[in-house]
Amino acid sequence: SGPSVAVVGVTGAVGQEFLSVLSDRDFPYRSLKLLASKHSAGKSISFQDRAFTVQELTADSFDDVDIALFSAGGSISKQFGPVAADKGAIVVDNSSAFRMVDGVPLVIPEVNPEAMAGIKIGNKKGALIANPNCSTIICLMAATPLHRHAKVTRMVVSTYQAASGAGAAAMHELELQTREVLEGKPPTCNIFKQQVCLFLLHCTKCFSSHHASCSFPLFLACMQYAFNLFSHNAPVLENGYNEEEMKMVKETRKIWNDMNVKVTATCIRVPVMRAHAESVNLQFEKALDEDTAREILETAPGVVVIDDRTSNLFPTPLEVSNKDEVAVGRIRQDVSQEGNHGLDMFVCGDQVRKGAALNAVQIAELLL
Ligand code: 11C
Repeated sequence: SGPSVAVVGVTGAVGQEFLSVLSDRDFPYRSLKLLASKHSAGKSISFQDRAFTVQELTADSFDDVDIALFSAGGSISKQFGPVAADKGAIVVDNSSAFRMVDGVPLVIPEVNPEAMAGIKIGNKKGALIANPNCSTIICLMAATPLHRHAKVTRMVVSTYQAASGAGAAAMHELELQTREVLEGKPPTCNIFKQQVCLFLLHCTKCFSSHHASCSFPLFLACMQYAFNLFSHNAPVLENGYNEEEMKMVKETRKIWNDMNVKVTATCIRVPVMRAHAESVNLQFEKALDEDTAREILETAPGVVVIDDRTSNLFPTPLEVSNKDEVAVGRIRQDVSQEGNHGLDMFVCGDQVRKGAALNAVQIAELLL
């Protein structure tokens, strides 16, 4: 018994994690359909001691599907999400395709479950529900309990994001490059490349690939990932922020239903495999001292506090990898703000799990 479930993008890093989380949480289902591109169709996947054959995703995939967990990229979601919803499925979409669409709930179950009120399995009409960006989820898991207590007026975030956010191929490339660099070989670069102007090679005064007077062609240069870090690979926008940073700004406002909260972010990719770390600075309307903040976070659902100043023991990406909880530490009063109106903290969370698959499955659980 239970709903009929489809997993879209099952061969990807998040798709595979959907299966682990469904199994770990004993998610009830009466049938399970594993969907992917034509390229992966026919593959056999073993799940809960049964062999499932991956089926090609088509417009006909969603007949008799109650819940469809999507993680196959934004364009697939745009193409097939509405098709699935029209056929009566409740789509929980991990891409950014529908996050900012009015009427599509953007949900972190511990934060704003009320946003999906009224959406039910068995209604003839399906629905779209969006899973927020992983950096937003991990940040708001820790910031929201404090926001509820003292109201955040401004948040400044700096991220240290893992390879998994760029998919299974990026994780593979990090591993491969690390080995290659240690062996003195040139690193293989298939995922992270940067447009560089040929002029840069000839003129040391030209630091910009978009030098105004430059007529030299651009070429794609390798962005070494192993033993390095770089600005997040999302496209850079007119305002100088990259898309990942603006997602944190816009999604926070929607999730908190507060269009006035001020958010700024700097997102960086670091050579870590699967958990994001974030430095979060908060400014509050009401005073909030660090001891009260620590107590609030100690009882917050889905959060663990690791904050041992004596041993210099704080959250690390490795510590939270493959775990459900988001870890928070370095909780301290911001000395630059008057009257206990500011706090700093450091947050780590598994990008594939709470940042994606777990959050989506928790949304599905709210539908049961
Ligand atoms: C990253 N957050 O870590 C990204 C990946 O909007 O869902 C996912 C982008 C998104 O690179």
